[in-house]
Amino acid sequence: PRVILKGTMIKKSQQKKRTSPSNYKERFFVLDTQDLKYSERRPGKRPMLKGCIELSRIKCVEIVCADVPIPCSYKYPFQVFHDSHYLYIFAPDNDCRQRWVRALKEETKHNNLVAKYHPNFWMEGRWRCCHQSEKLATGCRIYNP
Ligand code: 4IP
Ligand code: ZN
Repeated sequence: PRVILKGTMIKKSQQKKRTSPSNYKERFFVLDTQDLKYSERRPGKRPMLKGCIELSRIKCVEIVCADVPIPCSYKYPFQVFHDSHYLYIFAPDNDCRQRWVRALKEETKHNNLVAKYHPNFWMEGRWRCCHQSEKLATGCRIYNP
């Protein structure tokens, strides 16, 4: 597979289990024509793969319009909704975020996408945009792939 983009960003834990912690990790992301992968970079060792999302499983990629302080050092969030999980990724600047969102949208435009998405974060048991308390509730804004 051809590599499309790579770079260091911060991700929030996807909280796949009810007991998962909420934390932020710096990861090295690689987007190729098949997957979005992220790894931990370790000095003197080879990077350790931490996650791999098949592009075909992605249903929405969009900027997050945050109305709360961002608790990590990279302040430009975007979301990747796949399977039944939301991956929040934080880019270091707006240009970088735009590049990733544009490239991911391009690579997923023929997928089975959502009609509507949530423009804000899922936080403390509800959507900050529409106040729904179900994480997988239908979105509240039209998605433009
Ligand atoms: C982990 O916390 C890391 O944040 C994982 O991220 C994350 O997996 C886990 O979330 C979370 O429990 P600890 O390191 O404190 O154990 P990474 O894989 O980048 O290290 P995700 O799914 O976000 O990759 P859960 O919900 O998958 O357990
Ligand atoms: Zn919403």
